[in-house]
Amino acid sequence: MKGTQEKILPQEIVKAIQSAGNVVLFTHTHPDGDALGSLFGFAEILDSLGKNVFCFLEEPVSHLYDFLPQSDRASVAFDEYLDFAKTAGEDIVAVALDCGDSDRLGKFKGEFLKVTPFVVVDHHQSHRDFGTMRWVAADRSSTGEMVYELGLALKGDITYNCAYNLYVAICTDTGSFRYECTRPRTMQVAAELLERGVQAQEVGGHLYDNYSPERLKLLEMILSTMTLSSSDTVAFIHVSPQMLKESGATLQDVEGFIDFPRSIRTVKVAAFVKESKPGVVAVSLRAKGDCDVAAIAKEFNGGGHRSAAGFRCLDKTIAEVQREVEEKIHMALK
Ligand SMILES: [Mn+2]
Repeated sequence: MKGTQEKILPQEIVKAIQSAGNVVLFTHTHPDGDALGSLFGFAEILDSLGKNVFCFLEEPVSHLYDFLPQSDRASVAFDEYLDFAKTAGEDIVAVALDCGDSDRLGKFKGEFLKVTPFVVVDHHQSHRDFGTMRWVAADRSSTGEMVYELGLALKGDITYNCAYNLYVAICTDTGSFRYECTRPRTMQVAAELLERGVQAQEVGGHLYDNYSPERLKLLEMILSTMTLSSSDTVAFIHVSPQMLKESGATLQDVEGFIDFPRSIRTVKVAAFVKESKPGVVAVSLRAKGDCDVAAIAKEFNGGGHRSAAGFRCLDKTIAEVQREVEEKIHMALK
């Protein structure tokens, strides 16, 4: 469905949520900190407004994020979703959070998109319109920051649990307030969340001092795959199913590992090629400076932000993917 993308929170979204008794919340598949923090944070706001809330996830919350308050409230059962939607009848609104395009709603997207109104709240630069009402603001650090504003507009309670979730959302999408998406308003929202009792040190501990020995072993193996090219401005790392098996870690454990090649002083673009099973490869891209990696990801049917993007591809080896992506990056850096 085509239409306008509103940078300012449209009043029709506030009204649609205010007038519905039942709200179903979605986010993108393989959810990150922003996706999950926004989901559970917004659910808490809706609770305070007396709504019946249903949070759907395609897969259970990663062990890296099960410290989030309320993280056990999401359902992974599609038939529970159908029951909720059926009982709600017409008195329902759907909200998709942090979802850059409808495919990222997952395998049940066709069923989910039947709900009207279908509200989309997102900050991806590469956003592709879907749903019936949209608030898409690429100048926002995170969907968590947008959910906070939405919560204020709805006059919901920003409880401690809500603040905790939204703080994690903002923290993870800004690389702990280091990326260019960090604006004065981002810090103001973060400050207001801390005023609700969130402890920055506690969140930091959960997010960054959370390695198992297996995870560190996997990091060691992945870093040993690193290659540098173009006068050390382009870095690649990869992970294979064999490495996952040998280390005893899981694919979820690789989250954030791309920050290591990215942290090299000379690196302008870092890429992480992840093969989950033979022929199924996902690529994450990170940029420092001028290179627009969302544009590169788009050439492979992916998307994201200027400095953080990704895509998936099938039936290619790690080496083939690396060769193709490296070529595009070199062209973009020229
Ligand atoms: Mn996000």
